Amino acid sequence: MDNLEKAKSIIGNFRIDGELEKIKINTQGHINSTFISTFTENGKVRKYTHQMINKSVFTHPDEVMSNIMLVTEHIQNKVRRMDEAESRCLSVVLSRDGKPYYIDSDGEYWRTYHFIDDVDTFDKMDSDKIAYELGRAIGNFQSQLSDFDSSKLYTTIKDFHNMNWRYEQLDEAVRNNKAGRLSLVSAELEFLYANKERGCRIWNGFADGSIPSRVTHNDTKLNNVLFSKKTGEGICVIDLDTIMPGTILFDTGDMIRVSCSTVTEDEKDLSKIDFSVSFYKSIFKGYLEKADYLEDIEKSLIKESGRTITQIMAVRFLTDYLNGDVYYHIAYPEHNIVRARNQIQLMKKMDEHWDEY
Ligand code: ADP
Ligand code: GN1
Ligand code: MG
Repeated sequence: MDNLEKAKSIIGNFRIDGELEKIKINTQGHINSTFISTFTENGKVRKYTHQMINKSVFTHPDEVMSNIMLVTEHIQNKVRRMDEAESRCLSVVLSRDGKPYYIDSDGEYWRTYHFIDDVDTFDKMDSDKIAYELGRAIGNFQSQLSDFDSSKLYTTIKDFHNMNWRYEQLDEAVRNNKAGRLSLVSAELEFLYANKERGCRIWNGFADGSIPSRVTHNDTKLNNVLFSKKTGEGICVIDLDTIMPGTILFDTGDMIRVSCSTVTEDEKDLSKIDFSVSFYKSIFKGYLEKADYLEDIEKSLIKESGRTITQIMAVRFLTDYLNGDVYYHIAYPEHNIVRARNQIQLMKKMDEHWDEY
């Protein structure tokens, strides 16, 4: 049975009433398998998102869901208190037996969210207006969680943004050369090793306590934010699997990495890749309007964070390519090396524009 058939067969196990009209796959994410269903009940249409959690990435899906329940409830309470009529939040639909997930007969974990409708998602930045709204949405998300007790959160992926560890993984992939691809990537390895020390600075500052620890999202790429079709506002931050204590610089960095590039991370043609100073300025403006509690050290490293998170992604994509594509969903065999080269090119473009922003 393929995953779409599976999805059809499991959704009856969630607290959803009405008739299933249709179900389709969403292919935007690299990690989980996502399906969108439409139900009707007494003429009313309701949509849901169903996801099979990737168990090889998230080895404790119950802990992921515990984090998500706590965080979504915290945000829902805030939004209700502030009466932000326009805001809409992610909310989990429980299984029929009252759990935030359902385990199918193959031992796979599924979860369901209310689908947030009338929204746009973007894989590539669209305009300065969206860039500004993205900054506001991420800043707002972080400030909504600034009074959340981070000791309640499980660490869903240990060392997720630990650059030293990511380099150890790369060292190991080089040593093992599992997929026999080592000879194809010497230029990429040379660039990444030459940048290692600089790339480790933010993690080292976080680890030694000089950069404060806060609750962070850790995966703030553009398509993890939903924008209102009507107003263009960034109304909801989704994909909460990696909510953990971290530095806000992981979030600013990922936001800059994806949203200041003139292309998606899948673009093969390096000549099309550039860094948009204008999008950076718009994101930065929106972000600082909402994240008004930052310390000077955090503010001073926002620009560097974009370069650092681009670097960590180059290291991760290259590691996965050398390991034989075991982590990310890929569409063709060279996909991970295309992504790694794309990220390296973006770092070079950041350097070219460095004095302009
Ligand atoms: P992944 O971890 O695989 O990236 P996401 O949770 O980001 O999974 O979901 C993948 C895509 O599905 C998103 O980019 C978004 O387009 C859509 N999506 C997910 N949840 C919702 C939701 N509650 N409402 C609307 N769209 C959603
Ligand atoms: C993955 O889940 P998704 O597709 O939003 C990855 C991120 C990377 C991103 C690169 C758990 O995010 O860390 O930045 O791909 N998520 C995980 O596109 O590894
Ligand atoms: Mg996602």
